Amino acid sequence: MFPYPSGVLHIGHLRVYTISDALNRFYQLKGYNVLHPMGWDAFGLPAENAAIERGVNPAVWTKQNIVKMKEQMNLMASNFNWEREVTTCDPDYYKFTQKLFLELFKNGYAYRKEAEINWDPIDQTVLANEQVDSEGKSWRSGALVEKRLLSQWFLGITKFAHELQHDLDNLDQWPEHVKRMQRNWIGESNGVEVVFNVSSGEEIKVFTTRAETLYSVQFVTLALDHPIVKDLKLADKDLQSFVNHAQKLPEGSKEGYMVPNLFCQHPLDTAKKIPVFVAPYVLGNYGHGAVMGCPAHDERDFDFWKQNCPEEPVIYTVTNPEETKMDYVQPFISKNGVMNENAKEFCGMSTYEARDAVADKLTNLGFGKSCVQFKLRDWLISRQRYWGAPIPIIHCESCGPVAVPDEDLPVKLPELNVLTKTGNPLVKSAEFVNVKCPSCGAPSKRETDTMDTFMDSSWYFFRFTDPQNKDLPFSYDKASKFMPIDLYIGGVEHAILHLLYSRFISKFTASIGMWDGEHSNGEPIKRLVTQGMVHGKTFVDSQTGRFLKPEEIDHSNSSTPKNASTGQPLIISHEKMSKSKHNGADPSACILKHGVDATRAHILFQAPVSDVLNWDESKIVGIERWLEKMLKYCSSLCSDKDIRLLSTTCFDMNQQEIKLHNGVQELLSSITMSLEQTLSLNTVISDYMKLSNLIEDSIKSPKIRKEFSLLNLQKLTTVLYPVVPCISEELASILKERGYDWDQYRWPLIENIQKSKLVKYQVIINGKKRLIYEEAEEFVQDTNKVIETLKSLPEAGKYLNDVEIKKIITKSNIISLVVA
Ligand code: ANZ
Ligand code: ZN
Repeated sequence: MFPYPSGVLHIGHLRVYTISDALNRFYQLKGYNVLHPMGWDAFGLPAENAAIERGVNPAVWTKQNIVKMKEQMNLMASNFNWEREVTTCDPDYYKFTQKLFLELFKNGYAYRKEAEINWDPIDQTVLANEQVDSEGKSWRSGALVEKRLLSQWFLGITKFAHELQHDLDNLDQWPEHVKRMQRNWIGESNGVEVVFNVSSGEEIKVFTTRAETLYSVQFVTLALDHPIVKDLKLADKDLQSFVNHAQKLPEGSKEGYMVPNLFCQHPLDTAKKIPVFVAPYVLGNYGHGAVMGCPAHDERDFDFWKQNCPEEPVIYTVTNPEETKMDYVQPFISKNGVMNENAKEFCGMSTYEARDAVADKLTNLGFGKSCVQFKLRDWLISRQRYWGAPIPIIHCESCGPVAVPDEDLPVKLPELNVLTKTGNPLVKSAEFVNVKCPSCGAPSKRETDTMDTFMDSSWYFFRFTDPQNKDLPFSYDKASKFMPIDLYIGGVEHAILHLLYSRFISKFTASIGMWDGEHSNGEPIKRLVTQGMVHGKTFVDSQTGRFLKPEEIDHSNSSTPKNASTGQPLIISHEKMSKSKHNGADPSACILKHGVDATRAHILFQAPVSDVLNWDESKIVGIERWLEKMLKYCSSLCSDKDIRLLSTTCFDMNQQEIKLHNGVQELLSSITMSLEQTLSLNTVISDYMKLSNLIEDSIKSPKIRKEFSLLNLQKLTTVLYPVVPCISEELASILKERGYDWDQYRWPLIENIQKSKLVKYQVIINGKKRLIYEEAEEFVQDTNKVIETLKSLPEAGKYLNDVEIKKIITKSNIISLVVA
């Protein structure tokens, strides 16, 4: 995932781009033509706010930050395809964000609608539902979000709700928890739409997932903004004041208003008159904005009924088959029940049978039909801010909203010198706003809303496939060749927003034939990896509870650091890095101090990629020692000028060499597997160390030929390249100076494990030679195993079973036993 150009590369970036670069280099060694691109998610509020604070133009500020961050990325030796760099705030890029908007518009996926929206009073802008947290606060400013009625631009993501929900099933290389979050967000519900006739002659439709509870309906409740409520309000002053009052009630309130003299007719029991309520617990934007109230089987309905009609009974139609006597003071909400006599013709059925039977009956009577509902709402993309891609629409009094013609794209942001914190400065720019209608030529007004930054990032990966294209967002051929993304790495905080929008835009562009998405259902990402957070070490004073700064800590006793001024012991923990906790880590400083390879290996070694990583720079010394050791033994081995050079593994290996060979092959295969399949990159580092130890030991061993150590050292040198590329190249240059030339950029083939040498053992029992037995050289190392094996052989077993074995001597090819 490309970063927002804040100007500093933080430790989270270091982690994600180290993972991605290690895999990039690995696949290059495997012979793939890897596209490893990088770009900048450069529009958005933080840049605008920072620019306002500093009194600079956000474009200037952003450009400076990009330069700084690029330097830091180069410092971490990330091999990005910079020739494909994209920056979303460049007119060359946002021209095509606008073009995509117009494609959506022309295909009926972008529309303007008056809507009750989430208004962030601090940032003075509208937020998408996805940008409001569960407590009703803005994801960015933290302000309590207000509801306002405004005309806004929406994208019709709900038209893809079904595909977005069901195609998750085929994303078998996505983490389960991300798919779960997306499923919950899209929120598909299968149910029935039931029609109630109203005494006023109208009808009320409700959505229910529990059609079997139809005979337990005791009331119908409408949302505050239901069309019938809007009409009734005109004549009913009490209702009007209730609605005003109810808008301010806290969530979960069960207050309600019973509409006088209005009743619904039960669709299956037309004699029954059902009262109609208006209440805030019914959501205006879900289902039909109305519910059939079943206090007996729904918690919210039960609470509502008890509060508004405490004298009335509760009518149960489902009973618990596991209880002989129900107490009827609580709703019975389980879906595994049996219909009772109140359910009349459905009595005796299970709830599931009854659900289908009720749905069939309603369908036949014309009072309902099966349907699917989604929680997902259309995507609100207009923002009343300056620093975003202008929505390329012109409002004409006679033509309505008109698309800006292609040849006039991009609609460029005017350069404004003074930005203000409140409101959208574009509104005040007469030059920007006053234009002619492209269709009829009449004086018209340009749209001043800009697009949500998630729109910029919903398609940038397509642009990477064809970044220089002047006419199109991307060419069909190039996008079809590269997409979907083989491996996408980023934070789990984007599990819903960014990934859902990206899937939508990708499916949309595939659906209008902009690329060939047939093989992936238009999905943009084949494999997703969410890396864990990096937490910093925090020191809290045990008495005051204050977070201490690094300079306030006395580390003289390294196991128990103290408060330097008071001597108080400190509480140590790892927490999310933040300025207030003084627990941040600076990747650039770490690289400058310890070197880029040590830093890369350290960050991968400390935790599995998806887990939280507790950053502890002190542990990097182990990595540094290992790297230095490799250089040392490589140099000393290569200083011996008499070593013959091998190009392949020789056949006449002795026992020790076979052991080395087998150990090396096992580790190479484990490293390959970790990089290719499991992505357990921390294991890669520990395997590197094991491999390095094997080779170091082999150099010391008099029984292993030096050329053989050299051959394996060459393999180590290559497989190190993904993680510690500088050391890998350094080792390669030492080896090459020695005239030892090979293609260091080709991943080694995993060779067969060699069978150990076989020896023909003479088995002597009480001084008599009894048989000759062929086994591996190391067979005699385990005497228990020797005895067990010999006992199982008929030729030896008859002398060894039921006797006491007093002594066993093994010497070269002789096994001698003394038995009583
Ligand atoms: C009758 C009923 C009886 C219900 C029962 C539940 C239990 P999900 O699963 O989230 O889709 N509902 C429908 N529209 C609503 C709205 N606009 N605001 C609030 N609640 C609404 O939930 C579906 C259930 O949520 C529906 O099924 C409806 O209540 C309620 F024993 O209908 B049920
Ligand atoms: Zn016009």
